[in-house]
Amino acid sequence: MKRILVTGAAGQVGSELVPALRQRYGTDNVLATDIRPAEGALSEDGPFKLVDCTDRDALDLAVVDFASDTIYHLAAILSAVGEADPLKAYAVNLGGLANTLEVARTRDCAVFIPSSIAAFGPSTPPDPTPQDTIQRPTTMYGVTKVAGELLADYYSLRYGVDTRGVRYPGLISYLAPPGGGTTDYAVEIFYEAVREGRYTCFLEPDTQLDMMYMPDAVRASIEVMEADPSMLKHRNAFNIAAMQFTPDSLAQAIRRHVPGFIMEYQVDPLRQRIAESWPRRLDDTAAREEWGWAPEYDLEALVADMLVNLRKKLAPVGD
Ligand code: NAD
Ligand code: AKB
Repeated sequence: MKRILVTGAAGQVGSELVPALRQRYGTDNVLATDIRPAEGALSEDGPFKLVDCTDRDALDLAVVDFASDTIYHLAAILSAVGEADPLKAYAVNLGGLANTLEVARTRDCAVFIPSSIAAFGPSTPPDPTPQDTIQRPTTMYGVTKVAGELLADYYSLRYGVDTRGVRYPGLISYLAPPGGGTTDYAVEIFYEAVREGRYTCFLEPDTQLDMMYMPDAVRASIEVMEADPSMLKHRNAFNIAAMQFTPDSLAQAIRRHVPGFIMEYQVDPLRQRIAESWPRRLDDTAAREEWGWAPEYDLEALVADMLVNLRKKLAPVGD
């Protein structure tokens, strides 16, 4: 049975990936870690430890104490927050990854490393974006993501570390809030649709981005780590895709469930510029061919499931 340590586990992805890993590999075999205390199930239902991934000794100790053979390295600073403090994003995203890879090398662990659509930039072909193409991102977050992809490849080639990863699109979920990215509007809109019946969007109505519902992202993260290594021509940074939409088409889909939903726009120039530099649609042929990737949720299924679950979550106590 695997022994898995998850960094950055209290965030949007970890809040759903950790329970899925615990269900699959056993609660006691998955140690959730983060720099901040976790709330609810993450720390109540299984082991949790405070670990700062920029502190290599602390990370090493946690891996040794838990006898981990696998690390899911989720700790990161996302795009919009990263532009507010680029050097912090550099230190956490690249420093934390370098520490994780060194610990994995010396303690013989496999590592899951998430990259992002942010690893691409304005000179990348946007629709579709090939698996292997130009990567000249213009955010610090993107710079750390493309460098992280290369570092993961390097540790695999140079030291034989079993590094694997996917490029997540913008992720949509109802359990934990997003951590300060450019795609956050696609989560906020659902909360405001349920609470207020209206939302003011910070991206322009026709800004198309690649997006995915969290259950698909969680499944992809587990499936790529379980894939037959002899089938993998790539190891890291697989494009994965499920759906593409714009703020306007998402609002229309929500309106089919929330009649009268009002969408207004107050564009944030920073996040608009970032969004315009990212792919409109990823070509995920390599993931489909090499490890059988296939999404389950399209836009209609996502919207229906988000609204059902958020209505339950936001219902007044006693309802
Ligand atoms: P998040 O911001 O929600 O969570 C990141 C977590 O990392 C937070 O809980 C934070 O406390 C923790 N953290 C920050 N600094 C740390 C440190 N020094 N040591 C340990 N933990 C630290 O992010 P997320 O959405 O859960 O993202 C997880 C991974 O997926 C990241 O690598 C991110 O780049 C990638 N990703 C996410 C999305 C998305 O839409 N959520 C899309 C593409 C890629
Ligand atoms: C962000 O918007 O920064 C993230 C991402 C796409 O990596 N959601």
